[in-house]
Amino acid sequence: MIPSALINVMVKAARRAGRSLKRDLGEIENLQVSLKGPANYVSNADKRAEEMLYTDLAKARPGYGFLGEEGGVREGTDKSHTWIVDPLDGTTNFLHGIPQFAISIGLQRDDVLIAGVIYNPANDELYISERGKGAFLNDQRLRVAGRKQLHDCVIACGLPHIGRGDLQHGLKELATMMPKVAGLRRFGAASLDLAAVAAGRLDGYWERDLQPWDLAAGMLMIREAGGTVSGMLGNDDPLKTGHVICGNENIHRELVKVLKAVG
Ligand code: 2AM
Ligand code: CA
Repeated sequence: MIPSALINVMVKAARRAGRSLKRDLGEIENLQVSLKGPANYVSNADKRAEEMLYTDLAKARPGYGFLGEEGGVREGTDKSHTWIVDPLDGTTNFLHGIPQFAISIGLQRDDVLIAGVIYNPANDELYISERGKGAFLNDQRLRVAGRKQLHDCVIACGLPHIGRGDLQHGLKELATMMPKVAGLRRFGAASLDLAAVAAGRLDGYWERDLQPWDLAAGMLMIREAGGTVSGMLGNDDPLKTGHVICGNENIHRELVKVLKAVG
């Protein structure tokens, strides 16, 4: 695939911010971390990365709106385009030196996701997708896995953690899912879980209480890799509810059924 000018802009921005995060990862002990709330750290690293992303994206596409995890909404003059950006998805992993984190950049036009880039600077894996043009990992075209039975599947999930989510409900979901699948995994960076489903590494993934910047790029990635993504009802929009279930069509349907039965 010859990347479009738009994808080139996004990739360039992601790689520059990625270099910054990688440097910060190397100096993680020296990182000044301020506490935003229980288990909700905001490091200097992600603020800096977001500013870089904002600067690069705004320069290349002046006027587009920008929604970022750190800075919130920055209105643009172009009301139809909005960047949806997580400068550091998987913050907890990052702060612990676990190389499972990413920059996630999505672009919406009139409420439709049209482009996405997810970049893990630690292993240099770069995922790109554009509406109607497919999804790619380092130039290789992606396709969701083809498994049809849940008992053959490796499924990733999110877990409620300190200060966030419904622990009892989360435990019920786990107890219900565990005996039905070949393996359950929890990696801790939503964008990379979505990308891994697009790449067919994972057969499915679900998580609750996410934010648009965790989801935007990865949702397009899944759709462009031939997968299905929704909220907990099976046909609702994760960008509106914050909950996500995905996989190929069959596995998505199975996951929806199992999780609906939990309540
Ligand atoms: P983050 O690292 O950017 O915060 C882990 O379960 C996933 O949930 C991560 O992708 C994490 O993104 C995301 N997440 C979304 N909102 C969160 C919050 N308030 N606290 C912790 N993780 C959150
Ligand atoms: Ca995130």
